[in-house]
Amino acid sequence: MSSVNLMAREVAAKIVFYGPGLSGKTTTLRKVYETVRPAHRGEMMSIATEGDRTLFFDFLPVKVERVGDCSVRLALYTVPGQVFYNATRKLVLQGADGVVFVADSQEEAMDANRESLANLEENLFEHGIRLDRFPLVMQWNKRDLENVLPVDVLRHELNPRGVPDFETAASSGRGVLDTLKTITRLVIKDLRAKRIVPPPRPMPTAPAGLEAQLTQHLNRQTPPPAPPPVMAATGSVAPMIGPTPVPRVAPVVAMPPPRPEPVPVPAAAPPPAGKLLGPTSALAPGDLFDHARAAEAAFAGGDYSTCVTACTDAVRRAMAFAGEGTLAQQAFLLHVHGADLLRLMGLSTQPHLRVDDAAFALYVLMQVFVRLNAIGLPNAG
Ligand SMILES: Nc1nc2c(ncn2[C@@H]2O[C@H](COP(=O)(O)OP(=O)(O)OP(=O)(O)O)[C@@H](O)[C@H]2O)c(=O)[nH]1
Ligand SMILES: [Mg+2]
Repeated sequence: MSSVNLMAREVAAKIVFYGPGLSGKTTTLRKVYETVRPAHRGEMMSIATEGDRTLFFDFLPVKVERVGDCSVRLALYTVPGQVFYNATRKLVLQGADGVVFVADSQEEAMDANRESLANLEENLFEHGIRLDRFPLVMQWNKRDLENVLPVDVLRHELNPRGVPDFETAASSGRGVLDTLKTITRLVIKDLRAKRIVPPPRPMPTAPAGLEAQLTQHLNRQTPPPAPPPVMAATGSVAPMIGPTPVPRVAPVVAMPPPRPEPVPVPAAAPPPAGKLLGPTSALAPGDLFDHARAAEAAFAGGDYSTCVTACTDAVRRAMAFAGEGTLAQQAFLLHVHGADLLRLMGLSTQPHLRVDDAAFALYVLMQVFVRLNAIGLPNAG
């Protein structure tokens, strides 16, 4: 799903945290959320959860100002690790530019680790990608526990290719940012090798190294803010706003300022002031900000039909930025995945929609926004 705006030298890349159930993928993403400066990330969205378990995916947009002479937007996703959610894993993996494999270092988790790694290889292969040539970093998680295997054993069993690996304790955050920096670097290197990202321009003043530049924008010192909002719990979906409902502003990642006269949206009222906004509106171009907000408000309010309708409408409008033509032609031009689009259009004709249908609709809308952002549409002015 990588895309590049050559004029702005801006890269958008998708990184997926993969691994067996309970290995610490969601905890890792939460720690990234807590550690990265608010100005450089949007809100984290968890869709949907049951206790600790991810049922669909977690999503966190992060903006790294510069890597070399490119600015980088990262879309970080986790998959559900439980074996029976493979269809969802395949969907989330689609368009990934790199993977962090989060292994549980405990001895009793080795079978699950092996199984999950084989499953990753199989699912990538179905997308036409070979794992042994794909940007990959191994995260040996839960190193704070006592019954963990030595790293040499984990390497021997799970990392014969010798990709970069890190010992982490996601619950405390140890090693998490080093892992993220390394996968980001590998992804950019891979996109350069594929000539998707142009080679660096000679710089008149020598920039700091990649690590220094990433560190500059990923603030380790900031005390962790309140835990990120988690959308959804068993059965019902409602944003869990912390005990003190402190009003928070809209996330700032990838969101141009709204135009003075936004398109009116009749489908759903915008959320009341102080309600959290999600990553879809964070990614929306100004003209479609209100549409994205309406879709998120409907989702948060449990009105899944309205959410799907708002997403479908916003997707049609967003695709129209590609120019006149059929939806299929616009999708082709924007590199939007046709199967996702067909499924979304199919949903809008169904009478009873569930939380995962609405989540899927938001997911498709986010993908379209990411494409528009990378291409630089709609043109400013
Ligand atoms: N001790 C310790 N516990 C951890 C660590 N990372 C995660 N956990 C705990 O492990 C449990 C599962 O973590 P999650 O992050 O929800 O796991 P997950 O990989 O997202 O699981 P699925 O969503 O089911 O795939 C939680 O209770 C976490 O607090 C770690 O580094 N050390
Ligand atoms: Mg999870």
